[in-house]
Amino acid sequence: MRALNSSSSNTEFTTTTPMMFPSHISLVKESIRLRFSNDLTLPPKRNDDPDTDPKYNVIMGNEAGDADSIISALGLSYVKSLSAQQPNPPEMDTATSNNSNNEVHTPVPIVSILREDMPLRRDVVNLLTMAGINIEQDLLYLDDAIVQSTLLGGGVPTTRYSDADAMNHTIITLVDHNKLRSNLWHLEGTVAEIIDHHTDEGFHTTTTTPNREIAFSDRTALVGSTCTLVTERLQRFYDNETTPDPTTTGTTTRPVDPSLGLALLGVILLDTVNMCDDAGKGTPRDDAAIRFLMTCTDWKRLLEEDEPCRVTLATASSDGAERESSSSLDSVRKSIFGIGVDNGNDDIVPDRTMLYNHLRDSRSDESFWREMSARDALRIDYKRFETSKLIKQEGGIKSTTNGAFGLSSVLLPVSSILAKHDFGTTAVRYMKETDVDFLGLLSFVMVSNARGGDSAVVPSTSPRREMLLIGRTVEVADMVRYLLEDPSASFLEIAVEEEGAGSLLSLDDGWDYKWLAQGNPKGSRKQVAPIIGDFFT
Ligand SMILES: [Mn+2]
Repeated sequence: MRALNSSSSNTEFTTTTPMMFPSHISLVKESIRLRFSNDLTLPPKRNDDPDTDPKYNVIMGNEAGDADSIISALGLSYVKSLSAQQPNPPEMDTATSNNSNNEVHTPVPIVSILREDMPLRRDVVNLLTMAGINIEQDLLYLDDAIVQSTLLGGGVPTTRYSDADAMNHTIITLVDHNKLRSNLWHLEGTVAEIIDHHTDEGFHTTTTTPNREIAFSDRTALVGSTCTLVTERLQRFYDNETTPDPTTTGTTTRPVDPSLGLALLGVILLDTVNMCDDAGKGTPRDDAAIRFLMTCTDWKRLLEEDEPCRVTLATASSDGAERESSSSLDSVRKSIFGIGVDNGNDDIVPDRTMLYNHLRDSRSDESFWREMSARDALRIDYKRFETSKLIKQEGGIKSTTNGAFGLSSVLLPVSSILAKHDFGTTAVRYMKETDVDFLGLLSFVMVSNARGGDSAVVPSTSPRREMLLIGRTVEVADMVRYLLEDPSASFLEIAVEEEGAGSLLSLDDGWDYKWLAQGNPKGSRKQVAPIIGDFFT
C-alpha cells in the first residue's frame, strides 16, 4: 500500500510535460494529502532510507496574507517545478554541477492565512477563481491539520524519523516577507530562501545570494510586488528555454501558462495601482514584468472551451452559495477579454485596466467594507512587528509597552472605522489577543475629484491616507510628537486631524487614540512600519 502511494507520488512530480498552473497546484495538495494521511496511521519503519523519501520546500507568504503573499507563493512553486523539469544545460553538466542545494525539495505552496479568512480576501478569491483554481479544494492553508502536523510541525511524522531527519526533509522559502513569524520560530533554522520586497529585518542570514533576494533599499521597494520577482524568474526560465523550432529557421518559446499569467498580472496590477504615477508603487521592473506577461502569455488557451481552467470556471462553485458569483465572474471575464468582439481572433489580450478595476473593486467594495465587523476590519490585513526595545523609559515615566506593535491596513476612511459598532473595545481586545501595546490603523481610500454626474467624463480619483493610533496614553502622545517632529518621519507629512479632537472613541483609563492625516499618499505600511519601529528602539 505504502509503496504504491510512494511511487505514484514520485511519478506525479517527474512528468516531463509542464502542467497547467491549476493542475500543478491541486496535484501538490493531493499528493501531500495522500502521502501524509496514509503515513500517519503506519507504524514506524526503522529501515527506511530517509534519502529516498520526498523532501519538501514549504513556500509561504507573510501573515497579512494579501494577494501578493498568497499568489507569489503559488506562482513561485510552479516556476520552481518548471525549472526542475529542465535538464542541466550542457556546460553545467555533472562535472561542474556540484551545488548540493540542487537537492530536490518538492515545492509546496501554502496559503499563509487561516482557511476561514480566505473569503475576506475577495480580490484573491476572484483572481484565483478566474485562473481556474478552486480555493476550497486546491489549496493548503496555514491552519490545515496536515500543514500544522507535518509540514510546519518540524517535518514529517515523528514516528518515522528522528527530529534531525525530519528537519532535513522540510525547508522553508519565505516570499513577501523576510522574517519567519514568531509562532513558527522553532523552524527558523530551516529557512533556505527569501524572495521579498520589504525592508530587510536581518534574520535568517544563512540565506545568501541568490537564495536571499530582498528588493528593498533606501526605504524604497525596488519592485511593487513580489509577483514581479516571480515573473522575473519565470522570464529567466523562458529566456534559457528558447529552443530551435524545426518548422521555421528561428527559435520558439513556449508561451506562459495563461492561468499563471493572469494570476501574476492581476497581483502586479493591484500592487502597483495599475502603474498609476500618483500612487508611487510601480517601478520600471514592475512595468517590464507586466509587459512580459501581457505579450508572452498564451491568453487564447484561457478561453478555449475544453481547457481545464475553462471547465473550472464554469463549475468551480457547484455548492449553491457561490454559483451566482461564478456566472458573474464569467461576465467579468468576458469584459476583460473582450469576448464577443471580433478582434481578428489572434491577439486576445486582457484589458489590463478592466482587470485592475475589477480586482480593485472586489477588494475595496465599499459596502463590503462598511458591513464588515470591527474585528474583521482590523484583521483582514494585519501585521505584527516586534522591536528590540521591551521597556521604554520616557521622562522618568516607565511605560508598559512590550515594544511590539500592530498595523492594520484598511480601505475605509478613519471616520467610517470609528463608526463601527464597539470599535474601541474590539480594538483593545484585538491588541491583547495579538500581544501588542500599540496599534496603528493605516487607512487608504481613493477619493473622487470629479464634480457633477456627467458619465461621459471619466471621474479622476486620487489616493488619500489617514492613520488612527491606539495605545497607552503616554505612548500615543509621544508617538504623535515623533511623527510630527522627527526628520525621519517628515516625508509622511503627518498632521493632526482636527475632526478627531473630540471624544469619538471611548477607551479604558490609561488608553488613548489619535486621528492623523497623512499628506503623502506614497507612504504605505512598507514605509510607515520602519518609522514606527524606530520609535521603539
Ligand atoms: Mn508584497
